[in-house]
Amino acid sequence: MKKAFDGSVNYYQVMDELGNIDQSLFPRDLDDNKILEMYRYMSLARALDAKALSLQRQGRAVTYAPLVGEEATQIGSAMALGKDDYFVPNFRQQGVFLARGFGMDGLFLYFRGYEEGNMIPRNMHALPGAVPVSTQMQHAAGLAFAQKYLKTGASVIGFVGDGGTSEGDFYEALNFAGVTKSPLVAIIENNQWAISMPRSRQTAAQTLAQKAIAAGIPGVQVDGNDVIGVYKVIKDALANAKNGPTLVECITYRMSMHTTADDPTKYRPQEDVDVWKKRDPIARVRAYLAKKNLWNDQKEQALTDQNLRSIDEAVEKAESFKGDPASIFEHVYSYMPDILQEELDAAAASNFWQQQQTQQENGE
Ligand SMILES: Cc1ncc(C[n+]2csc(CCOP(=O)(O)OP(=O)(O)O)c2C)c(N)n1
Ligand SMILES: [Mg+2]
Repeated sequence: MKKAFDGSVNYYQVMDELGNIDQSLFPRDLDDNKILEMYRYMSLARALDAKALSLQRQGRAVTYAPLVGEEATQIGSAMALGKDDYFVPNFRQQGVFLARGFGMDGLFLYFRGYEEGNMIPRNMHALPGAVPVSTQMQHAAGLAFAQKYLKTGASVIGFVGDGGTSEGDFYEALNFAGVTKSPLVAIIENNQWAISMPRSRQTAAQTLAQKAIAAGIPGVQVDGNDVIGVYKVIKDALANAKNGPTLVECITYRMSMHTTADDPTKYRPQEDVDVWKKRDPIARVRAYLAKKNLWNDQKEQALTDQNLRSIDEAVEKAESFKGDPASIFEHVYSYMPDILQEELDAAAASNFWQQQQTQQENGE
């Protein structure tokens, strides 16, 4: 008997809960200006999150999936991405969109249910949000293969949740990317919950990163509340993407509800949430910056004010948008299939359709 295979998964943390850095892992291309930029984006993402939640509660936005607690995973990944690389989201990556330069008014438009808010400018190299769990990983793998086939030199990051890693699409995407050695970095945003299903019941596997082993590709874990750790691990994976894919498991926590349609107090104890409060991804960056005299209460206040101003402006812009209800039939196909055309015609002929338009014109 001999050992046929031996696999392992490394875990990375560069910045701890108190803002201390492990210099041996600190990425060489990172400087304090970039860390300040990360901090600003994380802070903006959290403020945008709070605003979206409050708008939804006032009936000014539809269902919303909060990101609070997951800022380091999202901003660290976004900042590691090259300009020409692609980003494939699921439904919770508002922070990545922000840090990629997608306008906040567009995000609010999407939260209000307008298709126009889900139209990503081509040069942004991102796909629109995907709600069917894990289907986006197939798109990410295909997009990554296309980069290799067309020799563009670009790579792709694709986001999936801990729950999403139990779907067939996830395994198929990893397998395909592994066989074709496509430049894909598959990022698991492991926030410990899939609605009310805890990570412990999701799989008997000790880590989610080890799912890479079956696909013959490297899998690593990183403290997903450590923005510098996430940046480092994703940057390294992207640097290696020309040789093939990597699976990165970011270990973070969903501090809030799954979506505004969910009430987590029904299935998880507050004590669990309190443990993760101490690992807050924003507080530790602030501690680091304060220790270096790069941050103080005055700067924090100025940032808070500036965030609120820019968010209010974006909301105003999104709320003054006059959409064409017909747009719900567009943007899915490059052409209008007969079945959709029939539905569009039926909707246009109905009274309901006119009522919708009148209501919108009256700002109701
Ligand atoms: C194929 C499919 N099954 C079920 C759902 C309903 N659903 C939406 S989100 C979700 C849980 C996803 O959990 P996870 O992948 O961990 O991502 P998270 O929401 O935690 O970011 C489920 C079951 C769906 N959207 N698509
Ligand atoms: Mg989850």
